Amino acid sequence: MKFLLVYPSWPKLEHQTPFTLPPHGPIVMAAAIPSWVDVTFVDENVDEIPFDGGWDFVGLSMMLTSQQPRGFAIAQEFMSRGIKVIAGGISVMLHADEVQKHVDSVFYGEAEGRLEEVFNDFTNGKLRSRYDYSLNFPDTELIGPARRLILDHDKYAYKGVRMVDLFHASRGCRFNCYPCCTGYLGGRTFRPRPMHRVAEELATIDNDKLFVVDNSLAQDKVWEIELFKTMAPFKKHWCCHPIQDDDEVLAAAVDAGAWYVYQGVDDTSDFIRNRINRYHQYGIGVEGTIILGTDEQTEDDIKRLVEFLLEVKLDLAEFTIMTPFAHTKIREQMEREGRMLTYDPGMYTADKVVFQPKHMSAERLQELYHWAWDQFYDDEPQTYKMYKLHKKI
Ligand code: B12
Repeated sequence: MKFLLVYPSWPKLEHQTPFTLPPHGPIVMAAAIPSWVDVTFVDENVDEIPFDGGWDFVGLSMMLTSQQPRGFAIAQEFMSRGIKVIAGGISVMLHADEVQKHVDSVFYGEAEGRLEEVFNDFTNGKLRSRYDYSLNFPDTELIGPARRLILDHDKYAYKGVRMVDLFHASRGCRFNCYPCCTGYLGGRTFRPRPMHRVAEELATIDNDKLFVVDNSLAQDKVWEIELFKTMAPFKKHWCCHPIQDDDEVLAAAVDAGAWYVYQGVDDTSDFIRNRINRYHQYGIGVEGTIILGTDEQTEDDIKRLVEFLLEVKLDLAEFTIMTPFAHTKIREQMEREGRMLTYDPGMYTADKVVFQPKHMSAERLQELYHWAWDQFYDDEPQTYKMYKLHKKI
C-alpha cells in the first residue's frame, strides 16, 4: 500500500533568515506506521508535491495554524482524485472541527500504538471520520527513534551548513505559560521517555547538531541531569528551550554539548538579565524569543526592550507579534475582552497583528515589529550573528 505523508508549506516570519529546519512530527509519526505500509514523505517547504504518484492513501501532517490554508488546498487536490486523506499533528488537534470539514479523517492525539488500527480500517474500507485519543496518552516506551531516513537531508542546509536534526526526550509540560498551547496538547503531566529509548534514538542520528524540542527541559532536576549524562557520550552540540538555572544542571548541560538556548524575553527585569548572564558564564549562547504586544508593553517599553537585548548581548533575537493561538490562556483573555480581530488561519504566522493591543493601535504594533528587527540587527546583521554562533562549535 502506497502512503504519501505531506507536510504543507507555511510562510516564514518576515525578516527571518530563510533557512528551513527538518520537520519532526511527521518523522516521529512515520516511525509508528506499520511495516507493511510503503511510506513516502514530502515536505512542501523544500519540495514539490507529487500529486499524481499513484498513491492509495494520503496523510497530512500540520504543526502550525498557518499551515492550514495550504493543507486544505492540498487535501482538496487529492480528494478530487478520489484519494482518501487523513490529517494529524498539532494544528489538527488545536482545530479538529474545522479540519474535519476539509479531510476524510481527523487523527487527534499521539500516534504511537494507534496506527495499525487506522491503516487496517483504511484497507478494509472502514476509515473512521475521527480517531480521538486526546485523553489517552501512549506509554512513552512506545516512542521509537524517529524515521529520519524518509527526509531528504540535502534540502536542509543553509550556505552549505547542515541544519540541526530535531529530537525529543519527553512529552507534556507542567507549566502553563500564557501564549503556549502545549499543556493542552500533551497534557500538564511531564512524561519523560525512558533513557534507554533516548540513547537508542541518539545513536541513529548522524548529525552532530541537534535541536532538543522538548517544551522546557527545566521540568525535573534529577531527570534533566540524567538526560544530559545520557546525551554526553554522543558528543552532539545542541540547542533547546530553557534549562534550569542551577550550577549542577548547567555544568552537566555543558558537558553534554549545550550550545545555545531559546529564552523568552518579554521584559527588562534583573531576573531576565541574570538568566542570560548565567547562560553566558557557562559558555551557552542565548537566542531570545521576544513577543511584542503584550498588555504590559507600551511603545516606550518595546523600544527599551530592544536596547536591553543589545545591552545584555543576546546572541540572536527572534521577534514575533503576540498571537492568541487556539487553546492558550491569552486566547481566552482576548476573547473574554472582545479583542480578537481575526480568526483567519493564514494570519496566524506570528508576524501579523490579529488582536487589539492594549496600549497602541494594531498598525503601530505592526510597525514596531519591523522596527525591532531592523534595530536589533542594525550593527551586526542576522547572518553574521548566526555565523558567530556557529563558530562557537
Ligand atoms: C519544533 C517546533 C518548531 C520548529 C518546526 C520545524 C519544522 N520544520 O517543522 C520551528 C522552530 C521552525 C518552529 C517555528 C514556529 N513555531 Co513551533 N514548535 C515546535 C515545537 C517545539 C515542537 C513540535 C514537535 O516536534 N512536537 C513533538 C512531535 C513528536 O509531536 P507532534 O508534532 O504532535 O506529532 C505527533 C502527533 O501529533 C502525531 N502526528 C503528527 N503528524 C501526523 C499526521 C498524521 C496523518 C497522523 C495520523 C498523526 C500525526 O504523531 C506524532 C507522534 O505521536 C512545538 C511545541 C511542542 N512541544 O509541541 C512548537 C509549536 C508547534 N510552535 C508554535 C509556534 C507559535 C511557532 C511559531 C509560529 C512562532 C515561534 N517563533 O515559536 C514559529 C513559526 C514562525 C514562522 N511563521 O515561520 C506553537 C503552535 C502555534 C500554532 N497554533 O500555530 C507550538 C505548539 C508552541 C507553543 N508555544 O504553543 N516550531
